[in-house]
Amino acid sequence: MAVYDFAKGLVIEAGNNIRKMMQQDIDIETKSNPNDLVTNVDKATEDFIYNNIMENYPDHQFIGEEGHGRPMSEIEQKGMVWVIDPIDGTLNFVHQQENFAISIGIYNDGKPYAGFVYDVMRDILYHAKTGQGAFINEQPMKPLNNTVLNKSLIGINPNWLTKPTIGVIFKKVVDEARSCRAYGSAALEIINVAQGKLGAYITPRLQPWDFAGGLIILNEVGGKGTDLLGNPLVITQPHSVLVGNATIHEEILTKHLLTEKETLTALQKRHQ
Ligand code: 2AM
Ligand code: CA
Repeated sequence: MAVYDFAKGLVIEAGNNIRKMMQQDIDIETKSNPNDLVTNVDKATEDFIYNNIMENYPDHQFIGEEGHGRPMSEIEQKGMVWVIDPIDGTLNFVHQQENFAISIGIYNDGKPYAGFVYDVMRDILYHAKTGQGAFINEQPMKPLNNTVLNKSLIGINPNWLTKPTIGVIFKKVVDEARSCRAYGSAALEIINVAQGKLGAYITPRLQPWDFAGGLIILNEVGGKGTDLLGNPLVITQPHSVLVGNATIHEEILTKHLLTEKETLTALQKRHQ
């Protein structure tokens, strides 16, 4: 079976398991701070995906949010690399029991091979194999229309607007946009951009598992994703991220971000 079909079956089975586990009590723990949560379902789902891949493809590499695989800095860009978030939008999972996704990005010899974002509670699988189009379940996704900032909705987590440095830069983007929305799952935000429901999504400090799956789908419909200075996103490190249709991406980048190059570079260094 092709890796693509295997991955598609695996993500749907993992989603079925999540829906079953949600019928029982969920154990919630904190990670780096009291608002950074992880549950037994995040861990069990990553275990399930990792074990299945290793059984079928023992030579594939794996980067996962909950600790399976090697540290991302040690990943070799050779052969197949799976980048996995078992639950993207964990706070939505805990507080809303919906609006979260399983995200999988697969890279082959460092090049994007396939992306999967499964909106588990709506049972909608967004998926794409590079060069072969993107799909919502089995329906082809349309090529993305270009839009400008003052006629677009943009995705942004409002928490960032209260931060001293990045908040000032992001506020100018929000002020110029038609309005903004926050969905609470980076993978689903990127999918909203890929569907043209948002013109762009902007955020500091995503991990590769938050963006890898969605980015492959977005690229397939003609959208663009880079860091805040227009550099390519790589899967072996965290990135601040700007995704959008090609026109709005260029507009936000040139008008609001490259003009703040020194500040953004200093911020990036501070986080390294
Ligand atoms: P997670 O749910 O897998 O942790 C929320 O705004 C989105 O950003 C989620 O996709 C969340 O992923 C991701 N995210 C990653 N790092 C974050 C951080 N430091 N603070 C807030 N959200 C973060
Ligand atoms: Ca997660």
